Amino acid sequence: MAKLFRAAIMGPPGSGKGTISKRIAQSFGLQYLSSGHFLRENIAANTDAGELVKTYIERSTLVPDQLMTRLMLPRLEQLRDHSWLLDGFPRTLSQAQALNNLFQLDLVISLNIPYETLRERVSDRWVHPASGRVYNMGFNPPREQGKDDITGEPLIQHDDDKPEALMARLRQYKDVAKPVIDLYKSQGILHSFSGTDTNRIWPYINSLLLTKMHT
Ligand code: G5P
Repeated sequence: MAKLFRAAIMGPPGSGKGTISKRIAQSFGLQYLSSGHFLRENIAANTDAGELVKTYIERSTLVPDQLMTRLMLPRLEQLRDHSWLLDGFPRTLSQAQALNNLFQLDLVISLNIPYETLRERVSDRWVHPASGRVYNMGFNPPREQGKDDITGEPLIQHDDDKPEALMARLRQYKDVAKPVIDLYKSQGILHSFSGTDTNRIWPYINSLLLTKMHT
């Protein structure tokens, strides 16, 4: 069997994690697991976990570590025989340590995007809640305004994309991400990318993955 490859992508809200993850998953055939999407799926399906996480997502605060790892780690166990990419998990040092106990990551991508760029992107973002497909009215608009390209169902804006909520999410990101970034730096697997344009960052990430996955 080919060697499995396990990666994670980190970055503040609106930094393009989801957009870049989908390109990676498509180009390199990795299974893709977004923690935010996974949580929203649980909320939409009215699961017990969904009920528990709902209030945190609505208040734009982090879901407690214990609950988060209880949800994510069994899902990763199911993907044990696959190569995968995680988007949005681990978010805190405690989550990173819990993950480390089960799986050794090969690569972590960290996105550094200026605040003004994040604010503009997030305020223009629309999503199709059932699938998690994300649109941006300037960058990748839907074919028909306000409707999902595949199903034609209405697009919505998340409450946590409103400006006050975004500020809170950014502050929170800075505080909790630093020790996680330091951990992965010390393991020699962290690669950081800066810029205002996903299409310009993408070729660098693409060539990094080509190198890492084929050596
Ligand atoms: P999520 O879902 O992980 P966030 O806040 O980390 O949410 P978000 O907001 O989904 O991340 P992203 O994935 O980094 O952002 O960015 P994206 O969606 O790809 O791009 C943002 C927008 O910009 C899109 O409209 C896209 O089309 C556009 N865009 C991309 N590139 C460009 C570009 O170059 N130019 C332009 N103009 N536009 C572009 O987490 C949600 C909540 O779940 C909980 C927390 O409550 C969290 O708040 N949660 C966790 N809690 C605890 N622990 C965890 N591990 C948790 N994970 C989730």
